[in-house]
Amino acid sequence: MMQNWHVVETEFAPETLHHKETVFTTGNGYLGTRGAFEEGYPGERAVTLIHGVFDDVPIVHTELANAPRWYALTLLIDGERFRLEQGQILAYRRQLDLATGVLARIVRWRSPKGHTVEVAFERFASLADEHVLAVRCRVTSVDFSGPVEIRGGLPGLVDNDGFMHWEWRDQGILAGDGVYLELGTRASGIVLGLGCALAAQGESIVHAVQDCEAHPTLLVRSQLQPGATLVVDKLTTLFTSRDTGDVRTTTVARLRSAIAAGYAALRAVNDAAWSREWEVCDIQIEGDDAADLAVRYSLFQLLIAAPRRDDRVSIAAKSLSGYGYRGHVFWDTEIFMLPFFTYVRPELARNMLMYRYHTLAGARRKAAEGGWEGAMFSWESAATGDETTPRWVPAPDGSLVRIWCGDIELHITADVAFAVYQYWQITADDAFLRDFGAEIILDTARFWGTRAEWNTVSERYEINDVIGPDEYHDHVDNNAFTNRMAVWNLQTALEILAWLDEQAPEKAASLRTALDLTPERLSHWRDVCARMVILQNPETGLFEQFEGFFERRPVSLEDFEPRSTSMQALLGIEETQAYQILKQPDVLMLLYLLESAYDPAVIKTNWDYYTPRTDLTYGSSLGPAIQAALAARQGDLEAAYGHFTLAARTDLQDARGNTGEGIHAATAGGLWQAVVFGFAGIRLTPGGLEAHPMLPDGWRRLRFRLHYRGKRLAFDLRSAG
Ligand code: IFM
Repeated sequence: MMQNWHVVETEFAPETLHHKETVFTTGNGYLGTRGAFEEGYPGERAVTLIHGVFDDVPIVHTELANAPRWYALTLLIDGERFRLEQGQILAYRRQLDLATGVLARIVRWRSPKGHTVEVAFERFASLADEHVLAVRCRVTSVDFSGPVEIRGGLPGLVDNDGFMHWEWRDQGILAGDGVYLELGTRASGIVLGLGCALAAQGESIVHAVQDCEAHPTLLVRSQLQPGATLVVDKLTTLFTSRDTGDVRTTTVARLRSAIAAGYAALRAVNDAAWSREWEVCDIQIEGDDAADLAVRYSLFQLLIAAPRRDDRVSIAAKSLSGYGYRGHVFWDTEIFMLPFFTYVRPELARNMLMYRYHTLAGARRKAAEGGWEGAMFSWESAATGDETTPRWVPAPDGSLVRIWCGDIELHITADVAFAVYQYWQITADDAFLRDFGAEIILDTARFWGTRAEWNTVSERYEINDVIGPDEYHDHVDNNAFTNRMAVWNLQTALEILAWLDEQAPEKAASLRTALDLTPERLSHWRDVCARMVILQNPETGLFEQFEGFFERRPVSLEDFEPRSTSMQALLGIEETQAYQILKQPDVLMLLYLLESAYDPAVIKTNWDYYTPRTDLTYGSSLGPAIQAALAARQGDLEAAYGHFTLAARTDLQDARGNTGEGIHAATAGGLWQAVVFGFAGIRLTPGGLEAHPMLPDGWRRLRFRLHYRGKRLAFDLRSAG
């Protein structure tokens, strides 16, 4: 057995139900399904989310609509329902095989009547054909003779924590061996079709169908003797009106071909697809099993969330693994997750950048609503790119808290442009830059050009009333990250326009006209770059995070230890603003992104100042992996490994206590960066990529692959010790 390819649970603990549902999420880049049980469990969060299937909802604007439990199976053992909260669990093991994306469980269970059975499930959402989903169930009698019934259907009454998105549209029995169900979202009008069939092997099999309303169901009945096994395969196919103009015909046709192939063949092509994926994407860390597994697990979660055939969707902050943030896309994607895809699976990175291109219209509306020109990307984005950040959210005490990020957390606009540019640098995909990327970079620059405010007294440009990456402080002026990234965006736009003039003059001309890139505007951009307020002490190199940050009260975070909650939860939202406490790296994030523009001494000065002020354990989960990368690049291996470990524990150990809401996908991407940019020290130089490795103690060998400008590179780094 390959090392560190399995996430295993050996005991069923109801108190970790939601955490484990998230951890055992499976998927295929089209949909994600939490690891809820086939037979159901009280209080479960049985969630399947399909990319792009948004529907309206109060307060949070829009959310991904939970889809039916395609893996649902009901087992009746001599008339008693198999369920973990009843009877006795004699043995239990659940495991996610990262190599194939197959989630398996084996339970030895004694029913309340005293019948003992061994029940084994395995399921997967095929990576080879994203519309095919499969479950295999084996029931073996240990000590009883009698009837066993397995019911598998399409449970159409499904909600999002009580909110119903779906209306029933149609259902039916398919000639001979299947059932069909069709639902539609109430407001967005997306049609979802599901087809399902059961196939069985064993003694004296009887098939039956129940056409229950909104829950068409197939049944298999058999008689078991001690030692005998009934095997039932449930195959489901699923399409939406986002995929095809004829949902029913396409779904049924795909079901027919899945039935013809059968479970074993479907499994084989799925496994082969995963094997091709890992051939390119895997990272191997020898000498540190926990790190090896945590990194591979993170890559698995990113790979099952990444849209493969759809460039109008992108990965949400909690991927497709839970209700957290409702399927909305943040800067988490471009800054934390995309580097992995850009360097390893550039085709997928391109899809996600195209999502930003397709949502430029929403970004333009947002800019115009604020009175600015150009494209201003939404802090939280969904189907159209319009702002979907809730304005209010309930606090634990029931009061309402105003969320300002959708109004004033502006830096995402430059972050998207940054990811476009990084993708181009690494892939040399000139066609993408010419046809799509340039427009993103130029139109975001247009936004910054109008958003920058001229201060007639200081004779400097300012960007006031914002939130930087550190969300513990809002309504701040001249946040260093925002101002400096805005300048980067403007400078890069000028560079890209010059490149277009040279490489694609017709495109340059059409964009000049479409975006009104007059000589006056370009000269204004140059002026903004030259005279933007950047709060940095010229002697020490220390940045001030925003105007007046140094006047906020200093505090030692150590004085609050031990604690199990964030500093904001301890002090209160308003009180926290009075202190020099950061939710996540802000100045350090800037130095990480624009590292080549700064001297190592400047990075060290800022590291020493800001790290002790950052609430790394319970602030934002986005911080630790990036701090790990930055520390490793400075040669501080102890700090790097400490931060890396903190990040690696986030989901597998539920270190923050909120994994039940979904995977921290940015942390997953950050871990890849910590290993590749941090410990391997990958640098982009004029001569290409170079590794400057510094491996943590115990890491004997580190292997991974990258793409660089059409070449595939394999890195094999060994410790000298
Ligand atoms: O994008 C992040 C933000 O930086 C911190 N709060 C959570 C968001 C979603 O992960």
